[in-house]
Amino acid sequence: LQTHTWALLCFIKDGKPLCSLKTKICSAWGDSYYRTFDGRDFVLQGNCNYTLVQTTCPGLNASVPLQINIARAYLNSASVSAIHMVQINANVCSIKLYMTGLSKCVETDFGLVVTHRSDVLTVQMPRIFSGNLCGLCGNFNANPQDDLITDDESDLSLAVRHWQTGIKHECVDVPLNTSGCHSQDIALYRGKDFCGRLLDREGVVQSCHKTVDPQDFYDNCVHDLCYSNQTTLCLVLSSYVAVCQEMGVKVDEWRASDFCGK
Ligand SMILES: [Ca+2]
Repeated sequence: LQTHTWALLCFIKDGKPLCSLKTKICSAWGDSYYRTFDGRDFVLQGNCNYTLVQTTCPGLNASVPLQINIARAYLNSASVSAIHMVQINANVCSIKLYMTGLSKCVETDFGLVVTHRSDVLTVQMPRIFSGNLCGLCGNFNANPQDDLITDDESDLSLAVRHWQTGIKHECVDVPLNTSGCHSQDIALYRGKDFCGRLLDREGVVQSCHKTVDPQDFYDNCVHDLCYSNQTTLCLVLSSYVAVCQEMGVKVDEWRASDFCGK
């Protein structure tokens, strides 16, 4: 993701749409990539559970009680892990549940929208929460530098551990196996028949390159193919296209009958 998404949230007031409250998105994609509301990138691996968003924060008066947690798990190999559960704790009067494409969506009456599919999670928060949040998604104050880092912590990979939850749950936050990919396999997976499809300037997803940098997805793709099976390529491409579509980019049909199943 190269840009932040600012969206308009609209209410119906006196029979007319009132669109004034801007929102911002925190996202997670692929097996390990995360971006805070303010645009700070970090990587999470392993099978631990974390708090993404919380309104009960040190030094802040919580306006709306809210906590969003994720549980990560190892998938088809001991090296690739991903979010397998999202938990939202909030006091709300009403929620909407619906599907958008392959994503399950939860929308609350105070403007929170959470979407989740196998490889992409987005949390969209209204601007009224600016500066009043904590958790892995950061504090939402427009400054990426102060996200996650506490006064006595300068290492981002250690700082994310502060947001681990479920102490009873034994977990590790590193890949279990990091030496399973041969150099000839890496060369193959970087090529145009595999992850190279993401970077191809004349390829199926080139229309999105200017909006969403494919490099992270490419790196992720090579890593994932090394440690899992080749259907992962379809998941990574699907993940990139989903983020592109979230950002409003129209992507041509990229699946074919003989590739990732049309
Ligand atoms: Ca911040």
